[in-house]
Amino acid sequence: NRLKMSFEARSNHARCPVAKRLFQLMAVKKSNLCIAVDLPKVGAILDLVMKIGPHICVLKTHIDVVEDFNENFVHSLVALAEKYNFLIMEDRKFADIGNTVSMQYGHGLYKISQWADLVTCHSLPGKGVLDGLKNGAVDYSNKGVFLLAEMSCRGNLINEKYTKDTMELAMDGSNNDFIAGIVCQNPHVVTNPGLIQLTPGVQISNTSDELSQQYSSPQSAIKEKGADIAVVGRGVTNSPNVAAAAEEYRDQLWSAYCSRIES
Ligand code: 6AU
Repeated sequence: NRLKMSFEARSNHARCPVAKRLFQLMAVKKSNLCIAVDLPKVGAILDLVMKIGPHICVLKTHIDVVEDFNENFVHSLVALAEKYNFLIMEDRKFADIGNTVSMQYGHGLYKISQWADLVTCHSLPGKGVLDGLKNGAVDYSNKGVFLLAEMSCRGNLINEKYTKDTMELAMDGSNNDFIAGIVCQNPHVVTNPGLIQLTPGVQISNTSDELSQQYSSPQSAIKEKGADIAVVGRGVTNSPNVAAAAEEYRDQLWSAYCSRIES
């Protein structure tokens, strides 16, 4: 049962090298907190990352909401990732034919494959979307994908069969060295201890937003929903003291993980 195993033990089961690295990083840093920095200005993002860097295992970006994007920005992000020891995930949610996602991943304005360790991807197009991503990376052996098997928002169209078929795609022998984990909301979706469950929709003080997002508490995300890593966005970024908020989420999430594996 992967929910009872430590991240150290699970690192030995990871087929994707980046997942192995991430499990080890989480264990060393004692953090299973991913922060979503959904802000429009480069300066504000870098300022935030300098404050939260010590507390996170993954920094999650939506690079296409940045208004003043430039290449120096991603160089600075990569330097901060090295300094504070976290991975960078671009939450692009690729969802097209292989040829298109290959270009979207490796080319265009953002050249995501050059700076992001991890990306998110919808399973909707099937195997071709993963082949396309492999094709868009110079060397995919140091890159990983999180496949969306479920979503956090109310009214989403994903059903049980879609989730099950997504897991089959993830476990397929031709992809499993590239799949680092699964984005989902339930504890029974991920059974393989080598895959990392990433769960968004986590906040301490709200249960929803005005655009269908649904939140659970850090404890519920880890212990009831089975999250290995919880994604926190506005719970931290809207706080008047982002460093203290990040530390608070990190402590609550890590204690919940410790109590999960010990109970
Ligand atoms: O904490 P929030 O609501 O401010 O931010 C949640 C973040 C956003 C979403 O784009 C993302 O998590 N997200 C995802 C991801 C990570 O793929 C999937 C999902 O089902 N729900 C969700 O909110 O950056």
